[in-house]
Amino acid sequence: MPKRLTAEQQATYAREGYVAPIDIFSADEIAEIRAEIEAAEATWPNALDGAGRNNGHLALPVLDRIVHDSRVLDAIEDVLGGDILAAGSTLFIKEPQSEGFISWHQDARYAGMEPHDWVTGWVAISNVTEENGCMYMIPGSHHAPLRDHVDTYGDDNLLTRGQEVQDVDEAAAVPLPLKPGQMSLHHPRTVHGSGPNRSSERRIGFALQSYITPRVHQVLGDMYVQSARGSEGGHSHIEAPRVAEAMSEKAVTLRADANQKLSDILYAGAERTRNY
Ligand SMILES: O=C(O)CCC(=O)C(=O)O
Repeated sequence: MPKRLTAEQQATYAREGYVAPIDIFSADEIAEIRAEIEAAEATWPNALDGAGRNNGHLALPVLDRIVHDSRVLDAIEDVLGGDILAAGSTLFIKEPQSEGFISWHQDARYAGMEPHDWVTGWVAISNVTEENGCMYMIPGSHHAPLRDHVDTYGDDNLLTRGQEVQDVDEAAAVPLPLKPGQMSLHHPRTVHGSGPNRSSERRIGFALQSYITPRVHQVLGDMYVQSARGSEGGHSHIEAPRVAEAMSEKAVTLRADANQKLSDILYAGAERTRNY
């Protein structure tokens, strides 16, 4: 018996490599979450953009609560089973009328997490539409092996290297609009991307990237994880404590180290690096 997904949603994930929408937070809850995130942006400018978009859950309780929310973890358990490690997060914000986009890519190509026993959750903090840059998925693309990516370093490309899978059949792409508080899940090999924000509203997404099983190893470096559910301690990573106080010195230091390690992984073998 699944805990959060329906049996049909579980089958959709297995077949298509993604599933959405999954109801998680109520309208009131997500409005409070958004207010708290935007207050943090105002209090600590730059803490949540550039490289600061990564691993905010290690420094801000509001993001930690999302990563460890039992409803989120129930959905993850329905895909991965009951032993779950939280291995990172990224806040993807597209400002109104901005050009930033995410090229077609597969998360597993640069993440260094093997085998692909992992899943990414993506929580809509704002309304997320085709107009403001929702994600698009290529159904069934996770069934094939990893594809080659070209590192474009495009100016408006929000991915580290601007990495891009070429020759994607865009006619097959399926948009994933989400209401605030809803979540999508996608497989590490699913080809996906998103366009610019053509609206007058911010598009705020919180990518829970990713949840892994203890069987997953990091083959490109070292990474921090948090034991989120199930057996504790039985993994090959660095266990990170949960944050107690927003942007405490201890949390900021730990997060900076986690982000440096992440950067080392994402840019392993790259021709150059950028500030995110
Ligand atoms: O936020 C986006 O538009 C894309 C995020 C993404 O590629 C991911 O979460 O894997």
